[in-house]
Amino acid sequence: MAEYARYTPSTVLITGATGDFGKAFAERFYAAGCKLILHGRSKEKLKALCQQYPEAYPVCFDITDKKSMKDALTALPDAFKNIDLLINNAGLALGLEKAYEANLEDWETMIDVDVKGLATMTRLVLGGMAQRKKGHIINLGSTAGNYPYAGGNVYCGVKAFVKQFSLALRADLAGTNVRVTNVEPGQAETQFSTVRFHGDEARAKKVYDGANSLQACDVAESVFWAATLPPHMNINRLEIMPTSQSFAGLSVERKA
Ligand code: 8X3
Repeated sequence: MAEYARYTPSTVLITGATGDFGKAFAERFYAAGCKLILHGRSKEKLKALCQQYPEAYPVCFDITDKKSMKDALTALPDAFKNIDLLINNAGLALGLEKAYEANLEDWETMIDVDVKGLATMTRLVLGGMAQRKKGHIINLGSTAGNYPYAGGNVYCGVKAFVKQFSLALRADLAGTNVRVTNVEPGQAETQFSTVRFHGDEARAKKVYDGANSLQACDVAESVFWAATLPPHMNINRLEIMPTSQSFAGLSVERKA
């Protein structure tokens, strides 16, 4: 069989690079020889991560702070300016309460980070990509954007936004060669649940106990696959579950 011609992105910006998915993405793309721009909110975590990747360019800001985001992107050195792949990975779930009991601040944070942060970052990077007629945006969606579940409320909503936003971007980007992919992982064993349960490690552990969940490296391999296909191929959506996860069916309320 003839060797398949793969594509290697040159400069890759990973948001939320200090999280479990982000670290796995950094490792995967660094191994392929890509130049990395690593974003994080915590200076200490970002510094620790960059010790592993001394050639990487760190950018430290809160993803909800539009001005800091703009300033950081404007200040990118020439060698890192032409972002070829943006992985919009920064995002979170907060809470699993019923909508009528949920914490409004949790809802607002999810909307600020997962919707507004992702949309702003995309807008700031997209102009250059469209102009150069080259680039790829990979958004981290979720199965939560496809299948609603009890307690998912706003998290399901923001991930549905990410999916539809990704698809709509493709429509706008017709003729630019810029690719857009929504990667939609299901259950993945990371700090995701610890964050969702506001630091309750014991509760988070129960989510993954006995399940053969996806690991961050599994998602990294999938993202890497989509990013390294030849430029004429666009994976629109990539939904991934562990084999141990499947569908529960619709619930029916019955009279006693
Ligand atoms: C993570 C998947 O099922 O916990 O985005 O919402 S789930």
